[in-house]
Amino acid sequence: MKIFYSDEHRKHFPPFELFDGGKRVPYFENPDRMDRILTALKKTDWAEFIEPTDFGLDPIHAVHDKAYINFLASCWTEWLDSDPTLAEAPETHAFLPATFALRRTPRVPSSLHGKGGYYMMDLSACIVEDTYKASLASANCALSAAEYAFSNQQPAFGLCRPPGHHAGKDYAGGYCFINNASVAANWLSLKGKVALLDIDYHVGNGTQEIFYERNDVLTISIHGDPEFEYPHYFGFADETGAGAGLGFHRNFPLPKDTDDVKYLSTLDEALNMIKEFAPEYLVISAGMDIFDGDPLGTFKVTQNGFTEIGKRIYALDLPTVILMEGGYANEALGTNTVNLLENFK
Ligand code: OKP
Ligand code: ZN
Repeated sequence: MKIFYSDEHRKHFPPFELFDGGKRVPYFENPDRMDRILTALKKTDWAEFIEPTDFGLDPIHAVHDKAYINFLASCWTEWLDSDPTLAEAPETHAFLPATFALRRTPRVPSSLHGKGGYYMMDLSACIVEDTYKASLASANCALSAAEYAFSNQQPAFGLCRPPGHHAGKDYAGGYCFINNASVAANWLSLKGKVALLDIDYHVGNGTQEIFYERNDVLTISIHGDPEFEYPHYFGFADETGAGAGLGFHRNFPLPKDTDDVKYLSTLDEALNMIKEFAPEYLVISAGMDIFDGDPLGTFKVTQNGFTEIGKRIYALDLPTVILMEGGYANEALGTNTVNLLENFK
């Protein structure tokens, strides 16, 4: 199995995040996640690591607002230039907004701190010196996997970090800056019909928004019910697309303690929708945080559950681009990733 991976992510390691209620905690979405996955993959005899190709900014601008991408690119240096006290210990800081625009105004602020609250959804998408670089490399892993799947009509894995599915057209959030899966799906949509299935524990709100009015990309997300779970404002069952895209988005919000049986029957429903849509390509936003034992999840999917999920997705028999989203420090993060992927080897 071809695995597109770059070490560029390592320097995107914010010194903290602000968790529920504003509690300052170590950054959950950290390089250690990748090390756990890399270690497990390297123990198999089928993992083949490939450096991503640079696709430039065009495929990213095709999905994201240009001014938002410019903000990601310049935020850190602009902040440092504006406040000389930061230079004493830049590694202890991370850029976050202290105000939020809440989309009450269509006016894009011209000041850095105004832009922060305009382009950021929450306090987990911390920007540090190499965040932009890491995000570009992550998107290139997704694009390289998509190109491989297209050219060879074979599956490919993008071991992306930072993840992407919470990033909208013009905002960061939930550890995500560039929506890797959406960039890859949009790139593939120029070649044929695409279905994008998001199995991360959290709803892929950015993906939902990006394709909401399109009927050439079917988007489906299975996740913890936003009635109780982050990101709280998206992912309800009655959100089914708009305009030409009406009927081409589907959310499956599930309760706490969802186990293999409940999860797999929901997955079957999603896979049936995909079969009916008859896409030429499939993109999977693969979060491992549905695991029973993930610190950010409440589901009870087992290690065997991941094998079974992979098997059922593989049975669709489509060129499939699997992209890493969430999944946090736990003893089985690497094994779960291997279990999901080995069906495609
Ligand atoms: C990113 B991904 C929950 C606090 C949530 C952000 C979570 C982002 C998840 N109590 N903080 O979808 O795995
Ligand atoms: Zn998640």
